[in-house]
Amino acid sequence: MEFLNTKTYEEESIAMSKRVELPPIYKDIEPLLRTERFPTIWCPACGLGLLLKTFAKAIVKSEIPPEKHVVVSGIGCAGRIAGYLRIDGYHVTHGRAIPFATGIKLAKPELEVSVISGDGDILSIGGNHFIHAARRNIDLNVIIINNFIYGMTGGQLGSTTPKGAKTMTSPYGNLEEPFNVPLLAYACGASFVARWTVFHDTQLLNAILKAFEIKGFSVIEVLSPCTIFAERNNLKMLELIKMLRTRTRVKHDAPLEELMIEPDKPIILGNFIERREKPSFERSTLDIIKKLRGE
Ligand SMILES: Cc1ncc(C[n+]2csc(CCOP(=O)(O)OP(=O)(O)O)c2C)c(N)n1
Repeated sequence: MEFLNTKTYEEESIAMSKRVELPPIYKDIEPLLRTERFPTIWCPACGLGLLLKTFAKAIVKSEIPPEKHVVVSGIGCAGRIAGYLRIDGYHVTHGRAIPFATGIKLAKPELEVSVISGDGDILSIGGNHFIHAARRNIDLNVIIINNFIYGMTGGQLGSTTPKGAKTMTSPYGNLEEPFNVPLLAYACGASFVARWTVFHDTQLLNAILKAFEIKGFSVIEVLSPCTIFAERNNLKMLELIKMLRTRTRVKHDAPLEELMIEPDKPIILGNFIERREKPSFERSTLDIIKKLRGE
């Protein structure tokens, strides 16, 4: 008789994966997913699975071979994305995905380097790296999964928590102003700035393809529901999901200062800054190297 589960994590996931068979509609992206690691660590109704699917679809559609794609994630629930994609991926320290990706892009500019991580990871602990990478306009595709809180650690408020929202660490409501992410990205120098939700899969897919195409710092803020956030705000999960579907309005030409996410106001989505022409950091670096070498 077996009383203890003596399987290692790896054995356990391989055993579990035998039971996971993807439906036929996912056949095109199946080679890009590490299904042997399924089921994922994400909670039921988490938006991250949708993002994983859309990003994998974007790789297929990009016509850039998978071996040229690299994904870098930091710490958090969103940070696990890199581990589920069958492309070169790095799961790095908290807040440091952008500097890590910067190193990859400078060493191998021919690679398509994407950073996918949480709002806390990229904008709070990693905020300084974010603003300076945008200022340099290095060619990275930065996908910020904004679930409005620190998810993995249990729902604390962060720099994107809407004002007044109740969280584990703001039981009387958040007193702080959150970041207006598209405005911040633009002010720091980003070349492409968009905001979608995980439910807008076609628009999100097109925005990711655009980010691949643009040679500069691309930022896509992706709004995604978190069960913990819903619970702390006394929202039912389905209500939150409905809110991200029904409270949103698409307005590509919205003035950036009107994009703050506020209670009881519609959430504006769109590709706000389509293409800002300026030299990318790795291009300028390569030009100097060539000049110094007399090429
Ligand atoms: C240096 C450091 N500080 C704090 C932590 C604890 N920590 C782990 S995940 C996390 C929050 C991540 O939040 P976010 O980036 O929003 O991702 P989510 O889990 O919501 O997807 C924190 C603070 C850590 N791992 N390392």
